[in-house]
Amino acid sequence: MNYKLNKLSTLFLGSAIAASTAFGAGTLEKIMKERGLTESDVIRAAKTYLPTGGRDEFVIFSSGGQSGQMIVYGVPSMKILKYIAVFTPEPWQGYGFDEDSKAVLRQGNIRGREINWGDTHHPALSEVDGKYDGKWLVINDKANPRVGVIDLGDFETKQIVVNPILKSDHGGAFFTQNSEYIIEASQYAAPFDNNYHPIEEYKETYRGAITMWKFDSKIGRIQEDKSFSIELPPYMQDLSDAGKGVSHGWGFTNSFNSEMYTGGIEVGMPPFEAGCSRNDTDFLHVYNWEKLAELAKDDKNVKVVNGHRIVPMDVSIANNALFLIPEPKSPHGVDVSPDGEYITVCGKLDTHASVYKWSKIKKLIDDKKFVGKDPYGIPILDMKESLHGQVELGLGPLHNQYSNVDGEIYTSLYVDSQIVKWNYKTLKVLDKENVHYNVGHLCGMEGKSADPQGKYIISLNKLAIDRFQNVGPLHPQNHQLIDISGKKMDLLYDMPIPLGEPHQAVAIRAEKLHPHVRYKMGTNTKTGKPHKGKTLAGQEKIVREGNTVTVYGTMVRSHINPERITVNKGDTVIMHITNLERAEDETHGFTVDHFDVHMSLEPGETSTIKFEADIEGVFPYYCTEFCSALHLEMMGYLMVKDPNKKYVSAQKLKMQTMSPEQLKAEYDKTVAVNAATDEVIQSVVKFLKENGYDKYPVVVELVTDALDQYGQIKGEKAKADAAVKAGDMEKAILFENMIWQYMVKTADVGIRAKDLLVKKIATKQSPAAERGARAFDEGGCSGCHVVGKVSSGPDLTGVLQRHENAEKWVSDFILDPEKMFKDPYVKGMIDYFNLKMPNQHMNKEEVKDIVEYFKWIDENANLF
Ligand code: CUK
Ligand code: CUA
Repeated sequence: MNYKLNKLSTLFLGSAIAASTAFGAGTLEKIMKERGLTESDVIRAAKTYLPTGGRDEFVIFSSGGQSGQMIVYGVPSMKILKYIAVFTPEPWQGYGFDEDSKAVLRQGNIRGREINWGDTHHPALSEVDGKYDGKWLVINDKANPRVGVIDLGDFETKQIVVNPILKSDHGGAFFTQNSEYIIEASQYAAPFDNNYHPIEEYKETYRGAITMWKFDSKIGRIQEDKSFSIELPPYMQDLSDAGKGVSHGWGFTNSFNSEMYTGGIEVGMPPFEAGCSRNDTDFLHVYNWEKLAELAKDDKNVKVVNGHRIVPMDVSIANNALFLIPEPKSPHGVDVSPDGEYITVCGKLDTHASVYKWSKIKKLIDDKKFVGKDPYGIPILDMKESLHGQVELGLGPLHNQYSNVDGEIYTSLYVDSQIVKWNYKTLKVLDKENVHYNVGHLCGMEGKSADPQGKYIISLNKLAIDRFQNVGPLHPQNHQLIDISGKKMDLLYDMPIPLGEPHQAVAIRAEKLHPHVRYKMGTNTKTGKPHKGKTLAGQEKIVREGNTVTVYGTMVRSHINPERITVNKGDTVIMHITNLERAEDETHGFTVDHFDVHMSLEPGETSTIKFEADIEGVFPYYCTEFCSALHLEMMGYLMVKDPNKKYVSAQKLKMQTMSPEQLKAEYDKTVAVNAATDEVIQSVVKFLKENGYDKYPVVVELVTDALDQYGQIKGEKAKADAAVKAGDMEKAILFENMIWQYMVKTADVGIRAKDLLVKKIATKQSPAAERGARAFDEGGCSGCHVVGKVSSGPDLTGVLQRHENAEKWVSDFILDPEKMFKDPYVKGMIDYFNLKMPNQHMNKEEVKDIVEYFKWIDENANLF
């Protein structure tokens, strides 16, 4: 075996096995050859591969661009975990299709109009001391200036806030270092009020602004009445960042049209893009939001537009709270270093990154050393005296992220399609890596917090061009994962993003997130409070008031209560449904066909749908999540009658029914099946009790759920027996069937509890036994053998006791079964199962491991 492959097999299989075997390398070598993979490919694969059931180190929240949603995925695996609906209806989660989520979505109405999309750009995670706390996530909508607030307790959008004075935004969302405020800056300057103002009055009546949204990080809501905006010149403010550490209390926002050019291509003026990049420099806005927040509390310091408090420029100037610093033309992005001392600005049309130093800026401000004023009277600081230095990076530098190495910064080069690693203190370029193609933002691991984690950078590329299977002219976006742990960057993985253009993503250590698995019974998840339609088992009802029919219903595996609802055409139908489940991942979906309604009910959740039953007919409603073996049966009928119509009865055509003898036979059969099923349940119960399930809370939860189901049986049995007494065998059969349903549900969860308990109490597998288990599964043995059961092949529990010199016997048989087909024992097996044990081409190492696995099985034989 050559050296390289030996090294690889070490990497994959762990030193224990690599020391001895040709198997790992042989197989790996074969796959590499077949798939044309290089050694680096395989190393990269190993760096990102996440085995089944594994967890990633980081969780990424990416903007979903024009989809108005967010994308959640893991790093390093790049596995997509969830889309979070924010500004756009999302049917799976019922977002915008049930009344409670609609209430959130409709908070985003602007001037009374529904907006059903968003252009999401910049997500931000809540902070404590500049570090992510894993509690809240916010994101801006550039097109319709709004901010959405997501609760990381359940990854749902809880609030949408419309900016009352901006007509577009971009420089948000950014948390200040203790989540006191969320910064949101305008993009395209416009009048604050909602009136028409001629473009000729641009300089007089069009304005930019920074809105400081007050955030209550206890409840995770923006407090609109405690928020305010800072009036700015119409310079087209671009991106922002909050100061931290030494610069805490201050904010930074750049701009790209200090020319205040307004275009006019249609009247023979040069286009907007030419006029707004005429000057060599634009302005970085530096503002003391902490001071302005105090000022804004006093009515005499603010003007109020559309009910929103704005601090006018002259007030900010008079209070030494607003300054400008020239920055290279058409900048994009401003990023404050983890300690708050260095502020890096890159210019799209400049090849440099400019690093400003906070202590220099602060000194100029304190000394009132200004080089002039802009047309609005805002003091301007000298650029050179504010700068720490500039570095030539390449074409089209845009956005920055930090790593855990002091002074290390990563910058995207849009035009060059590269990532540059450099040092913002020494101003030295260290490394470059090609990306594919045209990168916008970068996402470092907590890379914009006060505590960057290093390890990886994700390049959020605008174009994918030739990277993926062609899916038509609209290509996916390309997120590329780069390993930054070494001296040189190493591109590991391409992930197509099929959902809009994600401008920015933020990453957090996975262990900082603690989402819950169920809600308190009857919760309105959007408010976190008990839902007004909360309904417990047995409380289900249908209430009619005039033309309104209100249903209080429940769902639990596997039925919906009620199962029939009849209303008159023209009625308003309101359905409150509660998911009574407590088991993890037992979500039920709910829809009524034809009425454009849907809700996703997670365990414990109550939600509401509402519609006009304005068409006559019969409309099935059903559960839309495959929630149990009897999911398809989880349905009911909404029947809408026209009150002005006479319906002819179809009674005469009634179907022939069964004879009393047939009914009795069916009844007996059903009762017998139930008795047999109950035996299985009792054996599981016995197992659970004997093995002390009550010591394991997760198992107890499942058992409680199973017993809930089982507890229903008594009532059903009484009804069945009453029906037998009354001579109604048909009804008796139905109730007996219901008993069986409860038994199946009990067994379903009960067996899950048993499997879980087995995992908890079985002896620990040795590494060899673990490898053997894997070889057993992956080598195909489990296709015929089920441990603890006779299946298509014999039960292997105790196989090492069944033969003399058994370890050798079993090993020989696996290695070359055919040789032993004549052995009388084997022959007997072949006859019994009508199957010959195939040669799975295991090697000796694997067989040795499998024997160890069998020993482990025998050790735990009582559990199978
Ligand atoms: S922006 Cu899109 S790449 Cu909106 Cu932050 Cu720079
Ligand atoms: Cu509930 Cu399917």
